[in-house]
Amino acid sequence: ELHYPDRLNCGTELLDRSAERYGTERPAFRTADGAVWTYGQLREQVDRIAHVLTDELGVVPGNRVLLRGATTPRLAACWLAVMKAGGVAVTVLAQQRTQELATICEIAQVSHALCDIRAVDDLTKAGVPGLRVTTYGSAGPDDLLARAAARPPAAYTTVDTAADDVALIAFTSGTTGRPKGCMHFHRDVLAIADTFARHVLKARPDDVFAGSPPLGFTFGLGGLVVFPLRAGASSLLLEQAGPKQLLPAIAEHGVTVLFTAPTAYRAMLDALAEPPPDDQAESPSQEASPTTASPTATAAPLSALSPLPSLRRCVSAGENLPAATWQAWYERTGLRIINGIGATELLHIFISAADEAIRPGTTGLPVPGWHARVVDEAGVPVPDGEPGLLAVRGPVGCRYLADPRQREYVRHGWNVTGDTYVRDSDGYFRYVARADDMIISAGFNIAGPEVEEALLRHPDVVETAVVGRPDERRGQVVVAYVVLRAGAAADAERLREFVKAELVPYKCPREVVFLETLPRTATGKLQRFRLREPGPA
Ligand code: 3SK
Repeated sequence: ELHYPDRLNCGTELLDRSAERYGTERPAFRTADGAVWTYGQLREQVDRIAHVLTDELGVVPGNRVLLRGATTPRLAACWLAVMKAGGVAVTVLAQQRTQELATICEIAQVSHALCDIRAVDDLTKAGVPGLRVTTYGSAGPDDLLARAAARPPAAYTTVDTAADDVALIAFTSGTTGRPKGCMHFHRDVLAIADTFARHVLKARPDDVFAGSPPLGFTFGLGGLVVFPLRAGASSLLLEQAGPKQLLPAIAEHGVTVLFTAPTAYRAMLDALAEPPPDDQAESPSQEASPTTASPTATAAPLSALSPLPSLRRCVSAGENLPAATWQAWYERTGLRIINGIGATELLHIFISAADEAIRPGTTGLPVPGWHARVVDEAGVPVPDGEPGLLAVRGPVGCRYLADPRQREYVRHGWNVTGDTYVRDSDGYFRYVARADDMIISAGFNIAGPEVEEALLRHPDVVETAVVGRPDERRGQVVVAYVVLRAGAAADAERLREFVKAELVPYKCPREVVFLETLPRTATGKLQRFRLREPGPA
């Protein structure tokens, strides 16, 4: 059970408390070019910005403040300043353009925006009535940071917020439909650090965090700002954080904790595909081998021989992590990926496992503080081993802002995430599919991810998405969309034969379509609905 005082401000807890507890000289944020912001410097900058917000821009507690920009210490400082000023941060993604921004501003009743000068055009074009936009990153006198710098340094007296005042409205656009704003309290922001980051990740003050999810996605806000600050650790904030930038950055900055998605792990494996030099080629068995893993993990190289020796924690979320990806990463790096499922509605990860508790091919166990079960449409738990809807409850709950879809998500006091899961008899949760992604073909239920897992075991396949396409005779037929490794020679027939050798024949794709890339949302989630639509993907 988590207990927080009634009055609480997550900005002060994350920044001022950690600066006091761990020291103002400790690095808080780092950037690719080697710049370091200590906790003391970050606190001074945040306080200056908070003063500009309240004294010059007229932000009052409860105002909704949109934040838009690349992943930089400046954006993170703005977020912390909004927290300390008692504002409500509305974080958005660079990929959310004019129309979506206008909708978000309307739903969240945004009054102010703090925007990276490089990302302001779409916001200006959105033409939100009454919106007061302040940019940062220009050299001009109106620039937010220039105004902050012009002020005498003065500690900011944090607004006395309640633990259950709204701190954040995080938008989820899902795959279709009007975006939904998820309201999260000050205590929720701390709760994700005090559950997942504390008990599963076991974050430490000497950790250096890095990763690919942007700060406009709560996966990134938690993993790259909230967790490191709560632990007194530091975070490398990368404006460009694709697999190509991540690998060298991990080595160069001694990153210890990595947050990214399954696709990035596969892309990094591809980049690491060069065989190790002969004298390192042997794969000595490691003293720690995964427990009762299914499929059984084979021996991994000693971490001293790992291509990424600084890394100690690798987190994967955002999408299902195929066992084949887990195994390949383990064999190449000696590191066991900490898989997890999270949701914008619940702020961060609620089922996961680390270290010896990892069972590859499963998501894990409810994070301490969380409860999970698998239920039918009526909310009744189904027996272990049978598929059903994942339902969870814990310290954070779904609170859509003025949206009737709240009734679909929260049922009988449980948050129903829209994922189909199986609970194994040992209590582990195993992903089956998104509830609306099950394929029903000639009366057979087929989980797309199971076919994807089989395809991913083929050495030429980098990425794949398996969907059901409407078919008069069978209801649906299985279609696989595949991205091949550069220069790979596999053809559709060979891939079909490969799947047939791995799974019962009715799960074998009728058709295999090759693509350069798969369609994804701004947060990197596969847009299967686009592949189900008739016509070219
Ligand atoms: O949406 C997700 O998949 C997610 C994963 C981890 C943490 C947070 C989120 C929103």
